[in-house]
Amino acid sequence: MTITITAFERSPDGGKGLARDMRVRWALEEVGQPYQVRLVSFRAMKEPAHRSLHPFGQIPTYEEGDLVLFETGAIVFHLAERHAGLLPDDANARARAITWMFAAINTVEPPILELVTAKLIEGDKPWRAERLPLVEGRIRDRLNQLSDRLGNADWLDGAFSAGDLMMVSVLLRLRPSGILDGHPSLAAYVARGEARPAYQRAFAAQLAVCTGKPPTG
Ligand SMILES: N[C@@H](CCC(=O)N[C@@H](CS)C(=O)NCC(=O)O)C(=O)O
Repeated sequence: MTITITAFERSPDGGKGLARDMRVRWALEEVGQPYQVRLVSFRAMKEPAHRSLHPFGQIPTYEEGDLVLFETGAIVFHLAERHAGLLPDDANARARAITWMFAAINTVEPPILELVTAKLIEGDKPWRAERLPLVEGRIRDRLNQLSDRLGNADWLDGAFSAGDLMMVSVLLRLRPSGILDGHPSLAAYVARGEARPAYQRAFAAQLAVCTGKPPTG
């Protein structure tokens, strides 16, 4: 059955792979499922046709036959459940990998999104200078806790899983801020994620939307 996802017609990051369709593309590549992409403009995202797929008028969405999904956590989980490659077979290891998926989007991503809000959306507000160090402090606390847990391991719990895919994707959003550089083990963890062939294919595909040139290699 054909899988179709949506992505920005014009990504605000210009192809740096920070838009959330990237997580879904990466998951699809990890599990070896072909997919199509429907590009949507900011205006179209808020219109009824797209909002019938995504109640909040955002990307990405996921269509597979009669099934329509939104929320990257749910989409990646769906792919990981249906196809081999992103969740371990052992029931307890599987539950732990799913826990890391939730940790990524529920515990690590929120302070990172606060930074984006403080800088980009509320960047002209008078409280910016006071707020930024507080938000950055909360991110550093989380990163210290995460890097304590990761230790010298390659991945968060044994083999690479959907938990790592979500965590690396979330941490990547910090790259423009430079905060990740202060946490070398996490920077190396993110680099391991980016080095995966499936990530590379997904990155090239989303970049091609911005450059207008087909992916090479
Ligand atoms: N929690 C959602 C967030 C989706 C989201 O914020 N998408 C962004 C792109 S990365 C978007 O569509 N932004 C445009 C908007 O909200 O108007 C998910 O993980 O799928």
